[in-house]
Amino acid sequence: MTRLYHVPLSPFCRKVRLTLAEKKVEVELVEERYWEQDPEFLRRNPAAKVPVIRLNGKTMTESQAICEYLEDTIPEPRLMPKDPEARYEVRRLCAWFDDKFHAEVTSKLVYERVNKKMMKQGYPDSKNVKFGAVRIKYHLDYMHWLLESRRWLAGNEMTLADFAAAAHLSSLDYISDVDWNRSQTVKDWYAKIKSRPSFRSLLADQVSGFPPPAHYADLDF
Ligand SMILES: N[C@@H](CCC(=O)N[C@@H](CS)C(=O)NCC(=O)O)C(=O)O
Repeated sequence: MTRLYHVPLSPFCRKVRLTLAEKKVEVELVEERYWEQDPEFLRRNPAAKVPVIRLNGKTMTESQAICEYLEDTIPEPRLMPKDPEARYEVRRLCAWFDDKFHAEVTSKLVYERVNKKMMKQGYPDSKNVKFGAVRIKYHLDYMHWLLESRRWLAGNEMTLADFAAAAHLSSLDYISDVDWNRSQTVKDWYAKIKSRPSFRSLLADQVSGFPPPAHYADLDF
């Protein structure tokens, strides 16, 4: 059985969970409080980060490498295009969300509001929260611009880029930090991806001390 060490609101873990579910890989989810630095966990991943996956007898880390390994070993349904230019665009956008969006938005909102409390690291820093709340507007506008000329973020097919973006936005939506009224185009894209069976496990997540808002799991949000 495949086993994923994760935390529920981690966008990197969510991207892997979505990819596993799309590819119909059954997975046992094990919550890993990575900040407690359990020696067993450090042995599995000396970088002390989640996700860590135990798959096909191997332990693997780094969400993008894991997702591309899944794509290489379980080609259906296809989440990477064949054409090199299109593959480049998927990878560029995965990096956009996992690097830039993460640094400017997810880390400033989810980590400040949720992770700090769980890790007993004090209260959210209002400067960071304000910064994240301003920057998410720029990112939603960029997504709107992309989606005006494409059916999905990286082109006309659904790809890993959509799951990278949806992983971050779903974590933020769990704490009501996405203004879905900013762009009907982005909202329609999210409604489409949220209604996929692969999203169900994410919508059932419950983080102790942080109940999700009613709209979080509602497909008609
Ligand atoms: N590049 C890594 C990033 C993983 C990552 O930063 N995960 C966070 C949780 S969302 C973490 O484990 N942070 C612990 C740390 O940085 O020490 C990936 O894509 O898997």
